[in-house]
Amino acid sequence: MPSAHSLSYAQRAEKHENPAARLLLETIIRKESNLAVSVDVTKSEDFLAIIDAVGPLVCLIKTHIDILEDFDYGLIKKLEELSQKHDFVIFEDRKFADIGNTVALQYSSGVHKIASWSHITNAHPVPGPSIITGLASVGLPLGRGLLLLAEMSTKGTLATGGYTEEAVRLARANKKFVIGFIAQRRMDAVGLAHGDNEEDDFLILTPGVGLEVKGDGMGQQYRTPDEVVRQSGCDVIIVGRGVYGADFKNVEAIRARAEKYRQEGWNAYLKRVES
Ligand code: S5P
Repeated sequence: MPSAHSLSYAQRAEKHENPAARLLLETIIRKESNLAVSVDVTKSEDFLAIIDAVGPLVCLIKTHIDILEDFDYGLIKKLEELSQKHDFVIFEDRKFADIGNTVALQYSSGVHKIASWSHITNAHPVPGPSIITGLASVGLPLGRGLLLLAEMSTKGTLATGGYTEEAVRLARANKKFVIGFIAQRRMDAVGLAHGDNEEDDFLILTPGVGLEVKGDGMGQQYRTPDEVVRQSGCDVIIVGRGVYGADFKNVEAIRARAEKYRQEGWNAYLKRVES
């Protein structure tokens, strides 16, 4: 049985039952893009302008909705309209990390009501299985998907070794809702014990991607799309400042950079599945 590493996105889409996982894989195929852009700006106007500029080129837009200084719920309707117009998946990078009851409330309620609009969200596995139970109680009935942070891109991260293995075990035990990981490499073989299903196919979404620089002076570490997708077998490259960073008012330049990352990410994938 070939590993997910060598299968095409199309072959893998057929095997996923979670609607958010299928939507992401099908969007990647339709748009020939494994690029996700992370739009970490503080003004709604800039946020929407960047998304409108890169929307045609991405499979997914990643948000930190709590960064927006002028947030009001009307923004969500505009985000959803852009998602329809440009055909991309929405991932609120909320990094939940609390007890089940609290995360269920944070996910469903408050000013942001994340579960009602974000196809995918993520959580730190640090509290153990109860965080998945809490989030799944809200997200599963809505057809949402969860990513666990099995590794991080930052220098000195504590998410390594046994912690990463436990994250993968948690995912294997909760496959209806946990669709994959934020990680730096494929996780299929991590912590595999006798009796585990070796055909598990988790999506790997990978931040810490940049072509120009190796870091940001605040612990972030960058690798190239080729290192991430071809060499490490990851599925989606997440790029933030590499796309919008230099001048986030210049939408033409932003679009051109997004197209460069799209091409690099897609070519790395083609090389991976051809090899
Ligand atoms: O390990 C991680 C996990 C995440 S989700 N490292 C990360 O950088 N991220 C997020 O990816 C981070 O919160 C930010 O939104 C994005 C990377 O942004 P960039 O500007 O450094 O590309």
